[in-house]
Amino acid sequence: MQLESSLFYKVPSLLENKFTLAIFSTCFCLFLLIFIWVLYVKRHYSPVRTKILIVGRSGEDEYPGSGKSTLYHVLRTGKAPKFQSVTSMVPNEGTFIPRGSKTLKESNFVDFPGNERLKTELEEQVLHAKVVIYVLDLSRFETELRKEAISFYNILKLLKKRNWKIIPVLIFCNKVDLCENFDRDRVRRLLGEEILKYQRELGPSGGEDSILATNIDALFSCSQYVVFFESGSAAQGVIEPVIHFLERI
Ligand SMILES: Nc1nc2c(ncn2[C@@H]2O[C@H](COP(=O)(O)OP(=O)(O)O)[C@@H](O)[C@H]2O)c(=O)[nH]1
Ligand SMILES: [Mg+2]
Repeated sequence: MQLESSLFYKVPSLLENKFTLAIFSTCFCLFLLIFIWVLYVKRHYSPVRTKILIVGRSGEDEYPGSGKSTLYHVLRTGKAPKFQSVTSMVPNEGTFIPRGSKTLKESNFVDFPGNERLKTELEEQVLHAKVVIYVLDLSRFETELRKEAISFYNILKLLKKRNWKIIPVLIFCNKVDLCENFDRDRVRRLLGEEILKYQRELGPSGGEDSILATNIDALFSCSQYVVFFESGSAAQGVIEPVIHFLERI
């Protein structure tokens, strides 16, 4: 008790000494820097990345969404939803073993709405995802090519910020039942070319990191991510390519 009170009285006199004050402030700054560094490392390099993130464009006006919630529902229950899902502003999240897989373990799935207003939350989700599944509406792919390119470009830009393990990204070309045929190379080429065109148009105004790559191969595969293409129909329960993709990685 006596020791404590004597120390307490000594502090102001110690602080009067310029030398001790300098040591105190250096220690304080050092502590603050270490604290900020720990927070930064935790956010960007945390190994706790277990989420399987489902993203893509949402519905606009009379057009429906690409099928994210339908895919989530089929993965969870094995069946397409009977009800018409509504475009939501809240992520749909659940931990389960995807139906139709014998080898996959329980994983945390997030069906993330494609709304622009959720940009900050999307960045957080992308930084902490283990896998990204981008649902693309194949039936409106060519008419909405520019919008699709911008949407996927924004996801790739977020993925470029990651410095941890390389992340697998699946572009799930959905609604194949509405299309005559699916040509993987054509979808890859058209989407790739449009993204390259878009980033060139952004030019210097898009910021110094707006150029992701100069050719399609480098755009879809780099040290932060690698992009795969598969097709199916969530509404018809045809999602085996997604299951096989998850089993392979
Ligand atoms: N024809 C067809 N329609 C689909 C398919 N997948 C989803 N849809 C429909 O697309 C609409 C939007 O689906 P939803 O899952 O809500 O899209 P989200 O906004 O991306 O979550 C719904 O009417 C679905 O029934 C598909 O594979 N084929
Ligand atoms: Mg939805």
